[in-house]
Amino acid sequence: LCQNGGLLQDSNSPNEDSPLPAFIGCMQDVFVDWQLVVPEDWRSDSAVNVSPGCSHRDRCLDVPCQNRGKCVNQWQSYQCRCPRPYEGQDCEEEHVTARFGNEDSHSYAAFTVTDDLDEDFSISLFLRTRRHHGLLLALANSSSQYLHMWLEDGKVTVQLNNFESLKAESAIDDGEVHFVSLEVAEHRMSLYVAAEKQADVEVTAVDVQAGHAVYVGGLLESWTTSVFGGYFKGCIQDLRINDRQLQFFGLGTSARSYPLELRENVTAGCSGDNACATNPCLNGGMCYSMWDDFKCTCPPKTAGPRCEEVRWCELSPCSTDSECRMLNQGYECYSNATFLNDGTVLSYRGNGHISRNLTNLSLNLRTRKRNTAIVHAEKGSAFITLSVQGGFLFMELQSPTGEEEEEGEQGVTTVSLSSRTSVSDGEWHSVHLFMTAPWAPTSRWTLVLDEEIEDAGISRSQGGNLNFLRQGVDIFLGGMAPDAGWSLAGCLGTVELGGIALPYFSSSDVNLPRLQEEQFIQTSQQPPLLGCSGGPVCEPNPCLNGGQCQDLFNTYNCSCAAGWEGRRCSFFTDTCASSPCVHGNCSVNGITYDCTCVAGYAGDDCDEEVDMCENHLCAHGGTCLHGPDRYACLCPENYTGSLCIRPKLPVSVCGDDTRNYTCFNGGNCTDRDLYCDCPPGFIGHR
Ligand SMILES: *[C@@H]1O[C@H](CO)[C@@H](O)[C@H](O)[C@H]1NC(C)=O
Ligand SMILES: *[C@@H]1O[C@H](CO)[C@@H](O)[C@H](O)[C@H]1NC(C)=O
Ligand SMILES: *[C@@H]1O[C@H](CO)[C@@H](O)[C@H](O)[C@H]1NC(C)=O
Ligand SMILES: *[C@@H]1O[C@H](CO)[C@@H](O)[C@H](O)[C@H]1NC(C)=O
Ligand SMILES: *[C@@H]1O[C@H](CO)[C@@H](O)[C@H](O)[C@H]1NC(C)=O
Ligand SMILES: *[C@@H]1O[C@H](CO)[C@@H](O)[C@H](O)[C@H]1NC(C)=O
Ligand SMILES: *[C@@H]1O[C@H](CO)[C@@H](O)[C@H](O)[C@H]1NC(C)=O
Ligand SMILES: *[C@@H]1O[C@H](CO)[C@@H](O)[C@H](O)[C@H]1NC(C)=O
Ligand SMILES: *[C@@H]1O[C@H](CO)[C@@H](O)[C@H](O)[C@H]1NC(C)=O
Ligand SMILES: CC(=O)N[C@H]1CO[C@H](CO)[C@@H](O)[C@@H]1O
Repeated sequence: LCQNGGLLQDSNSPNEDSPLPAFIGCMQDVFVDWQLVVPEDWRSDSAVNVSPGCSHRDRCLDVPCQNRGKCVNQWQSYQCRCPRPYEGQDCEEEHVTARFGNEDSHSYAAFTVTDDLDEDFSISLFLRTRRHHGLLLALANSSSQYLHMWLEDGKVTVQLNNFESLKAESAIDDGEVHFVSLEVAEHRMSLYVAAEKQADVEVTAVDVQAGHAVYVGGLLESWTTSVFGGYFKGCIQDLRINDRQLQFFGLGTSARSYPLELRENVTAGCSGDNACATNPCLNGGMCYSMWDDFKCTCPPKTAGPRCEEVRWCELSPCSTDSECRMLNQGYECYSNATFLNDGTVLSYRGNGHISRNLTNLSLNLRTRKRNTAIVHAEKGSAFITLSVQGGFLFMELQSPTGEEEEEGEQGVTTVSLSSRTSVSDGEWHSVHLFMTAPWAPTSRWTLVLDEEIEDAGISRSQGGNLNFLRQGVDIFLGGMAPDAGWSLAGCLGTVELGGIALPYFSSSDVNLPRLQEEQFIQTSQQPPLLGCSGGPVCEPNPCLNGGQCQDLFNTYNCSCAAGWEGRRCSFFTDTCASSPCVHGNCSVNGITYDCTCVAGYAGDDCDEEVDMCENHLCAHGGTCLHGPDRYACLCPENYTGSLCIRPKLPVSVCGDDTRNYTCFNGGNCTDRDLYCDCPPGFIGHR
């Protein structure tokens, strides 16, 4: 406590209007002029609300503050520090939320500033919206508005003096509640969303003075409001300038709030619009209302925020031998078609509603013909022909420049373009032909074969587009015209002109109506042969002399029987030329051959190894041993010879050699042990 005569003073500095608040707490041993006054004097009349002892209970232990209010112990009482937007003794009151733009009405409110603020000030509020644009707040003096706060792309934007401006980094148009604050201090203006600083800028000072107006949600005139994105739609709560409140509801005109001057179409609370009232979900989708928004639960096979997309292909509109593809509008059935060189030509016409520029042509092609027409159409002097010439793809286009309507005065441009590689190899090839600058009236044309962009061919001259094919022209596939020949043998995928299909299916071939506005319609009577198959090249078998035919799409290959050669196996050849005898010598024998096998091999082609011991001749139980080209016999005891037939004679040492093996002293030679049988009295080898 204060010593030496110091005055005990509440830190909330007192002035004449508010006297010193009374001391709360305990004192003991207080002497004045060496005289004990406390606790001695407390009984006197001047002691009000003083009691002996020093009992104390922390009232904060009761947790009296609601809504996350912070409790401060004040000895005999407590105080709640309330987080915004709550207030009241126990933080039990919430600022009334103001709803702007309910059901899209124009709404705004205006307040008057009643005190002069210094150069530094702050504006803060809670905000909830799903709109990307709209005026939040404006400050105005008698002659002009000098501060605007509005939403741009869902981000809070502020402009001071119609000059210095700031834009938040994060968008707040997500339908959640956001705390936004603007602070002007020391010539810097800073913008915060929650606690995060979004941006700041240096500003020249402004004086917010008594009598200035604060507009919220919009201005009086809608055209000035529209400069800032129109009227605000959403909710605002607990709006403050410094610590002064701008209350839209309740007549709490306390000294802490600025008076409300005007309030138009602002309602209390924050209920959202009934966004489902207008049935926004299409195709039978169910609408669920969310705050100022809706959600559609789409029935099967539909999608999109409003169930506006029908997944047409899941409704199986195409026959099984075709492939369904989704279009912007509806679907189309894609397939391959076979042309049999029999003069069948398909023809198409635009349905009269084609409005896009036809600047490209795409198709897949498979043929072995080296000269054939693929696509052809002509109108007056204009024509396009896509053909195969000498194996190479070739396009020739002569198109009118200028619009079709100005017929007569138009010139023509001619473009020709051919592929660098042959396409008549019986394989599939993809063909893309397009104007290099599709937006221009004329440009070079590009040909891309098999997606090989690096190898693309580009025309030398500039040509116009294919708009002359939009209507009133027959477009032929598979030949020049019904009878001009040059017809195609092979297959075509679905041809696309400017991205619009020339379908192989008429409207009676598909299960659902076609919805697309722009269509080409088949005008030839004969339905195309669907799928891709070659002609019956193996029927009857073209391979002679037992050769087997292999169908290679409009061509065949013969696998000839031995001794025969040629495309159709018609030439007889040396039957031994292919060295058919693996381990032996070959000799021609009529239309076939004979093999003489080397030892150890057998079979027609001497390709079978023989087991040489199988019929061996080893006698007397001799064992047969496999050798590289013959066998050997391992003979038993007492037999010898290559086949163990000869008995083995016992070796006689004494036999013929007896005379040379001399035993001395009357010893007799014996075969038994090579030793001499010695007469009594003699020993030794001899
Ligand atoms: C209030 O909203 C209604 C409905 O949108 C509108 O007709 C009326 O003009 C609005 N009032 C003012 C003062 O703008
Ligand atoms: C109103 O504010 C503008 C911009 O701050 C200022 O130029 C103008 O002098 C002010 N007018 C009055 C009457 O205060
Ligand atoms: C056309 O044939 C090609 C090659 O066999 C095949 O990949 C493609 O799927 C076929 N297209 C259609 C629509 O059936
Ligand atoms: C069609 O092409 C012309 C140029 O020939 C261009 O002026 C026009 O904008 C194009 N239209 C579309 C829809 O692209
Ligand atoms: C072909 O033209 C159409 C219409 O202009 C366009 O949508 C499509 O993308 C083009 N296709 C190619 C491969 O250029
Ligand atoms: C044609 O048949 C012969 C003999 O069977 C074979 O060697 C050749 O590779 C085949 N050619 C093709 C293109 O299949
Ligand atoms: C194969 O021919 C060669 C040379 O005419 C001859 O030397 C050899 O004995 C023959 N072989 C057989 C198994 O007939
Ligand atoms: C005995 O051996 C000698 C030499 O080893 C030989 O020359 C002689 O002929 C042999 N005698 C007889 C009878 O074989
Ligand atoms: C050697 O043989 C002779 C004649 O057969 C015999 O009389 C003699 O006793 C034999 N000598 C010995 C040592 O066995
Ligand atoms: C296996 C066999 O028959 N061995 C005979 C070889 O010849 C001698 C002498 O004649 C005999 O004693 C063996 O028994």
